[in-house]
Amino acid sequence: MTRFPRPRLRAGALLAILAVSLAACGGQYPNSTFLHWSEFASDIDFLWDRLLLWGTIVFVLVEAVLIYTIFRFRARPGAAEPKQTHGNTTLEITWTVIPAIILVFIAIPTIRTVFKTQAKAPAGAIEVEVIGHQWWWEFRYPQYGVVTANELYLPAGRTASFALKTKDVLHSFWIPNFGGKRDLISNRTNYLWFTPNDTITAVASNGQCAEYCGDSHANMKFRVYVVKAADFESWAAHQKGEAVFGVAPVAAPAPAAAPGKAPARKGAASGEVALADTTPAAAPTGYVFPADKLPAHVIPQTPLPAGLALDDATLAKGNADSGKAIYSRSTCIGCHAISGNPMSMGIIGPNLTHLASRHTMAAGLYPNDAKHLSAWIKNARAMKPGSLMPTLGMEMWDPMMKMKVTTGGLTDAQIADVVAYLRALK
Ligand code: HEC
Ligand SMILES: [Cu+2]
Repeated sequence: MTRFPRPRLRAGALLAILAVSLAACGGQYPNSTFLHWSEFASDIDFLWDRLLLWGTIVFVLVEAVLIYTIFRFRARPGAAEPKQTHGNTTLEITWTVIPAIILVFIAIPTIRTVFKTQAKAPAGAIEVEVIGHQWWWEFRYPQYGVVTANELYLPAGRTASFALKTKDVLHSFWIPNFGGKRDLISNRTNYLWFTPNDTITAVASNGQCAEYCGDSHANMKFRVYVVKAADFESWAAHQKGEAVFGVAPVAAPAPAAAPGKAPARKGAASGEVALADTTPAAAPTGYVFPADKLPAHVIPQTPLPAGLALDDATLAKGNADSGKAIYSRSTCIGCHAISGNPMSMGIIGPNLTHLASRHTMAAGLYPNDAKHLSAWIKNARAMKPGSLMPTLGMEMWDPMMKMKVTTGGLTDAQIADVVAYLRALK
């Protein structure tokens, strides 16, 4: 006790640090890769456990022999010089063969897993084409005729087979909760598949681009909703359809027509009534992951740059029909597609057909609501560095063009209208 106070203190401090860091492992890590939510994640975790087990056994044995040797053969005052040994064939063969055997035990399950995860996806898988763009994700479901962006829906219990491609530079597709991280490589298709556990009823997870791809690489996120098969089918059936003004009709339902009179078409010239006329009374909007069930870690926390969003009064005046007209004669249509709006067939930006059914926008960076949409249309580049969507608000400073938007920019009132239109695309 009195002979080595310092080393003991040090050992005590080390133990305390170890204890604290182990205690930290008990916390909540919602983006963990250790959740076993798919067979892929379980297989990889099994390998990790194996390695950890073998590594720990080797570590304990080697350290035990080392510590024993240090103490047993330490120099003592007056002790004779120990026996000198040069080479010991038995010993050398032993310490070569034992690690070789351990490596075989590691290699067999590793290679088996590599082959399993590289094989073709099992039959009956749902196919998803993942296309990386700087800096957002496009998801296509060829079997369902659905094209969407940044929010991936998958049915629980059914293998999802991803075909990974990129429109520009290298990206990497990664959903930590479900395992599997694979690169998107130019001029080539990579494949990845996993099966979300069939015990899942509804979970929301984060996805992230995991290969540095430029200014907004860190802002290239996405959401993953794994839901019951029936909910997925409902979502897909709706997403496949054209854009409908899915919100409740703006105008009150027409009063029952008096006998012998044509139904009243009160104010047929006003935008609002025209909107109501094109609205099926109760447009089925399909399944959407319930907003009130979203866990905190999938809700974007990015601060909205000051001075961009429109105030509530201006937003409230937005008219969806005028917004549709403004949208359809603006540059938007060159980059965005809205199925059901034949003017809008662009493929440079995300498909906006059912934009309002998504919880996030700009690749998981912001919540998808009127405030954020208005700020985004005004100055996307101030909200997401390097964004390929230009700054469009009148008098706004475009940080990439290094100039103010003058001609052709949208006024606040016009933006409010466009936002009303986009918010109606359920
Ligand atoms: C030069 C092409 C281009 C033009 C013009 C353009 N956009 Fe975009 N837009 C993009 C790109 C690219 C993105 C994706 C940006 C990102 O997330 O990094 C985008 C994203 C969006 C988003 C977010 C979608 C989502 O799911 O995250 C909305 C909404 C949007 N644009 C609306 C508009 C509107 C409205 C107009 C016209 C007033 C317009 N855009 C004009 C290219 C364009
Ligand atoms: Cu990327």
